[in-house]
Formats: sequence, C-alpha cells, structure tokens
Amino acid sequence: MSRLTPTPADKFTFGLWTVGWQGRDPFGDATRRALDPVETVERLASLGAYGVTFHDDDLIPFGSSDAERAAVVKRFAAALESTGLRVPMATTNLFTHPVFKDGAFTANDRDVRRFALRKTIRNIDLAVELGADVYVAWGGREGAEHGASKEVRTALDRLKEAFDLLGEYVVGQGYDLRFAIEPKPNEPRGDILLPTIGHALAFIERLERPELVGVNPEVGHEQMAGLNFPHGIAQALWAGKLFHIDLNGQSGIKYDQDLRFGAGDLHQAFWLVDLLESAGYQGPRHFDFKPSRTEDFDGVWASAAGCMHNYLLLKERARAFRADPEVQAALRAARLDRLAEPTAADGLAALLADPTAFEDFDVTAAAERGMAFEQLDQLALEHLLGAR
Ligand SMILES: [Mn+2]
Repeated sequence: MSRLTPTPADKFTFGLWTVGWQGRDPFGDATRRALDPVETVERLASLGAYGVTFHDDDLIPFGSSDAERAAVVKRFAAALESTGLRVPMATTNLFTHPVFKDGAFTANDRDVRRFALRKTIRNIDLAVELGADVYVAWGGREGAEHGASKEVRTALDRLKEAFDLLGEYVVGQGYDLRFAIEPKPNEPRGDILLPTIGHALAFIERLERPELVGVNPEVGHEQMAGLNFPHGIAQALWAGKLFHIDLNGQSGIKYDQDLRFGAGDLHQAFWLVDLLESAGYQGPRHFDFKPSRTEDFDGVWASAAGCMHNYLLLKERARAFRADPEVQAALRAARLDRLAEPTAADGLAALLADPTAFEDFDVTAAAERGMAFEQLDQLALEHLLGAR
C-alpha cells in the first residue's frame, strides 16, 4: 500500500452532506440525485475514511415519524457496523427549514428557540448512541441583515442560555460529549453572530461550563473574512479549544466555496497541515467540502479521495520541510529558538535593573539585523512544490 493511500489511522472523516450535496445553489437546481447514507458509508469506507458525520436531517428527513426514524437509524447503524466506519461527530440542521429564517437559538420568537433546543437535544441523544464525542454547532441563521432587527447583546444572552442548557443536559445525562462552535462571518445571513474563531473563543469563556465548549473552525470561513487560518488554529490550540476542524478550500474573500481540501489557498493548507501534525492534534481530519456541481458521482468520489490524498501529500511535504538540515539552519537564522525563550525569566525587578535592556541597548544595531525570513520561506515553497 502506498504511503499516500488513506487508512482509518489517518482519521479522515466526511459529512453526509458533503459528498451528498446535490449541487443546488442560489441560482440553479440540483445536478445530482440524492445519495443514500448507506451508500455513502460504504463508499467512504472503501476509500479509506475513518468516519462519517451528519446533521440530523441528513440522515432522518425532517418530519419523519418515530417509526420511520427508528428504521433509518437501524439501517445506518448496521452499515457502520459492517464497514467499521465511526461517527465521531454529529450536528443539528438549524438552518434549512423556513421556521429558522430568523435564527434558531437567537430567533426573536421564543417558541422557535425552544423548538431549536429540543431538536438539538433529540439529535444529541442519537449522536451519543452512535458513539460521537463531539457535537458541532454552526449557527448559520443566527444573524441579521437589518440593523434594528437583532439586538446583538440580547441575542448573545440567548445564545449563552442555549449553550448553558445544552451543557446542563449532557452533564445530567452523563454523556461524554463536548460542543464545538463553528464560526462563519456571513452566508446565509448577511452577518452571523460569532463570525470568527476569536469571537467564538471569547464567547465560550462567558459560558457556565466553558470546559465543555471549544471550536470547530472551517478553512473557508476564516478565509472569507480575509483571516489567516493557520494563525486562528494556532490560537485555538493555544487555548486548548481545538475540539474539531473542518477542512476545505477557499480562494480569497468571496462566497463560501467549500472547495476540496488543497484547492484554493495551497500555502495556507501547507502551513495548516504542518501545524496540526507538529502540534500533535489528535482529532478527526474532517472534510466539509462540496464537490463541484459540474461533477457526476465519479467526480464526487474523486474529489473525496482528492481531499485525503492532498492532506497526506501536504503532511509528507511538511515533514520533509521540518527534517531538512537547511531548513533547520534557516530556522535558527530566523531566530525561532530565541522566540521560545521567555522575555524576562529573571523577573520584572531584574528587567528594570538591567541597563543592557534599555540604557545601553544598541537600538540602531538591532534595527539593522536582517531576519532571514525570505530564505526560510523560499525553502518552504520549494518543499511545497516538491522541488526538494
Ligand atoms: Mn463552508
């Protein structure tokens, strides 16, 4: 088996809604038939994936009776059993049905908020039953297009209330389940609450059980805001909050493209894989992409395989970059080892008493030092291009 052939040990996972996307966009109808979740499970397993994830309505059509729901779950669980595919994460669809047009946990209408919480709790029970330990919350409709239509501070109170209630529920049930908030700046709402990783991290600290809640950042969502995705992931890791991750591709600030992983900003994809691998991230490598609506099912499965292949290629390129003695010398020349030194391990008093820190500091000489970043970055580019 090739070193670039995915295996379950790589922990690659896909949402049912990714390969199952039928190609509907705001201007065009579906270009592909609906996929049977069991067929998806079997195809993903044969491609070497580790697991599959779902929104409640991806698996069980909205409005199904209890008997229909039980039959769907039984059949899906049997497919998981026979393929060995896992369900490490699940989430709730709180955005498709028109009832959620003004949001779910932050809808102005209280009855909609209560329905959204019950819909979520119902799927949390199923997620736990199927073995998930992370529950993602993407509030795509939690936002506004009109200034006075949403009192944002009050809406954040309602959002906190929702996560506090969900936390109370999973603790009460004794579930081993943590939540991961997925930030996104806009689309489908004009402006969405918790638009970036940073907003979500700050929000989490206000919750009653912050330890139960982390983030699920998506490559394209941060890049839609013009942000550096690996930097956002680094801060989430630094905060101990990277509970899950959505990998895909995006070309700059425009609509949410959901390209296969590796397409779009390849440099950021390289630094992202370098970061995840060097930081020892243990969670699933979850792909949240949409195979282009130009594709038939051959193209769909090729794009799913492409996501995994690109991750493994980038992992290999990143490893070669870190192992290259020239790179290690370039890192020293760029003084990364000095960044790792505390600035004042000797304490504040010693800093204040140290004339070399200020009075005798040669500002001119320090300003003239080159940082040697260009050579380092060129080495990275050559590794990324497979030229080294
Ligand atoms: Mn997206």
